[in-house]
Amino acid sequence: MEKETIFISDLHISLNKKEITKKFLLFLENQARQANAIYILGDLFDAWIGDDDNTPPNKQIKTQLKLLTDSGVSVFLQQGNRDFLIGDQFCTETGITLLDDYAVIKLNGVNTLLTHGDLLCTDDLPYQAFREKSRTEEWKQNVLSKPLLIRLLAARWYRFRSFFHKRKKSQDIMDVNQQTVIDEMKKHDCYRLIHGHTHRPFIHNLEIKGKPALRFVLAEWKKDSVEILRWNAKGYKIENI
Ligand SMILES: [Mn+2]
Repeated sequence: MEKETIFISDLHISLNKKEITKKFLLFLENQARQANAIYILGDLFDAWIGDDDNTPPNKQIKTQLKLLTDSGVSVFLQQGNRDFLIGDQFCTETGITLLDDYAVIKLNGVNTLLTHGDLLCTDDLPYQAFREKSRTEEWKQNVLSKPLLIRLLAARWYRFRSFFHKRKKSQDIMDVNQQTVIDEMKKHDCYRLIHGHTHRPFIHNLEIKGKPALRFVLAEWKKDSVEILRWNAKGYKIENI
């Protein structure tokens, strides 16, 4: 069979988005099984408050991911800004491999840079400051040491607040900074970048060191539209499933 790699991101799975959960479980049982590797580029979950949270639909997702990896499909995951607390226990339970915030893979022999995308949004200074603080061991341990119920309530409150917070921000600072994109691609010596996060699916042409380059922005999953990026020896295809 032909070798295939699939890229997805920004599913934002949560208890109240049952259709997305259903679509993801179907994806794991169907398209994912035909692939060699699946890359989930962050925000698989709308909120992840610790690997000990087995409230629905987490347990079911973990079980299906484990069945997939047990069947021989490699699954790689980058943390997003919503699920950066995914840790070692989740990886053990699912058989997935966690990748760094920036990861370079060979795709059809071409160096390809993968990232969730929030690190590229450098115009959003308050967010970047929060990001830096929340990635320290001290911050994470402080959160993870709270009882699960407290974390569940806090996550609910945080989501409620961020809904209003986001509406006030201009559309521009929520997008990537073009110079940051170029700098990171240069730094990692890549002419192809795949990321999610911004929910602005598109394939951008750009120039890195005088050579043509591509930036693929993955789509968020919606209940009426799910796009996956499939890659095989012939090239790529964006498919609505
Ligand atoms: Mn995101």
